[in-house]
Amino acid sequence: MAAPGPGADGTGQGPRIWRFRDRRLVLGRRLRLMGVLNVTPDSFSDGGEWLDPERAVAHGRTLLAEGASVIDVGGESTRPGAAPVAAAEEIRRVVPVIRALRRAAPDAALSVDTRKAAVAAAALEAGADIVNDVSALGDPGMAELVRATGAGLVLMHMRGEPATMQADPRYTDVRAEVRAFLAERLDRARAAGIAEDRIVLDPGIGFGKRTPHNLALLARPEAFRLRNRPLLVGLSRKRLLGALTGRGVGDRLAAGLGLLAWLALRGADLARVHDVAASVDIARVLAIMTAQERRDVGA
Ligand code: HH2
Repeated sequence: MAAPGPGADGTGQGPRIWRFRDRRLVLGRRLRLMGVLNVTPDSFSDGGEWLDPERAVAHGRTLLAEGASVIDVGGESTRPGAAPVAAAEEIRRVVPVIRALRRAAPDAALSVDTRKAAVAAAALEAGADIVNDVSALGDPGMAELVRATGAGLVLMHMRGEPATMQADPRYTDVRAEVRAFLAERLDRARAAGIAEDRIVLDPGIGFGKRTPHNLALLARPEAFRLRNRPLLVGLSRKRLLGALTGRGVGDRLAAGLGLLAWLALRGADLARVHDVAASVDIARVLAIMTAQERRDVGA
C-alpha cells in the first residue's frame, strides 16, 4: 500500500488550518518546519550556543530566512535527566528573545516551549503566538490562558517527567496508549473552551520512550491524527538517531533528514528541527515528487 503523501492522512482531508492569535498557518500541502531556538545553558545539542539574547535573535532570523514556518523559543531543557528550571529564570531567558524577534519579524509565527502557565503568559505578552506545551496542559492554569489569549497550542505526549522519564518506560501497546493520552488531552482542551483549530498534536519522540517505542510511533504517525488536527513530530538530533546510526549528537544530520523524509511521505504536517535549511529543501523536493506521482497516476 502506498504511504499517504503530504496533504493526505488516510481520510483524504487536507489542507488543515492552524490558527493562533490573529495569524494562521495552512498545513497539509507539504511538511513545514518549526525551527528550534533553545536559550538554555544545558540543551542536549545546542545548550549554551544561543544564551546571549542578541545572538539568539540573529539565529532566529536566520532560521526564518531559511524557511522555518514557526520559531520555537525554549528556556528549559527537557532532555532526559534535565533538572527543572524556576519560572522566573525561564522568563528571564525567553522574554527578551521573543520580544526582540517579534519586533524584528512582525509576521513570524513564534512559539514558546514551556510547561509553565506563568512562562507562557509572559511569552504571549512579549509577542509569542503559540504555546508548545510538552506536558500537554499539565499546569492547571495553562488551558484558561490559551483560551483567553487565542494562542495556538501544541499538545505533546510525555510519560513521566524529564528528570526520570527514561528510567524504565513500559507500554503494552505504545501507539494505542499515546493515542489515548492525546485524545484525552484534546478533549480536556476543548472542554476548557480552546477552539479545536488552535491545536496541534505531537507523539513526543524520546519523552519516556525507548528506541522500539519511538520506532513504533514513527512508523505510523497518522495514528495520532485525531479529529483531523495537524501532526507535529520533533526529531532533530535526538538520541534515537544515535541509537539507529551509532553517531554522536553533532553528527546526526543525515539520519535526521532520513527520518524527516519518512515523515513527509507519511503526511506529517510539521517537524521540529534545528537544521532548517536542509529540512526545507527535503520537504520541498518530496512535495514536488508526490505531486508529480499523483499527476502520473491520474494521467
Ligand atoms: N522535543 C524537545 C523539546 N521540545 N516539543 C515538541 N512539541 N516536540 C518535541 O519532540 C520536543 C519539544 C527536546 O529537544 P531539544 O529542544 O532539542 O532539547 P532540550 O529539551 O534539551 O532543550
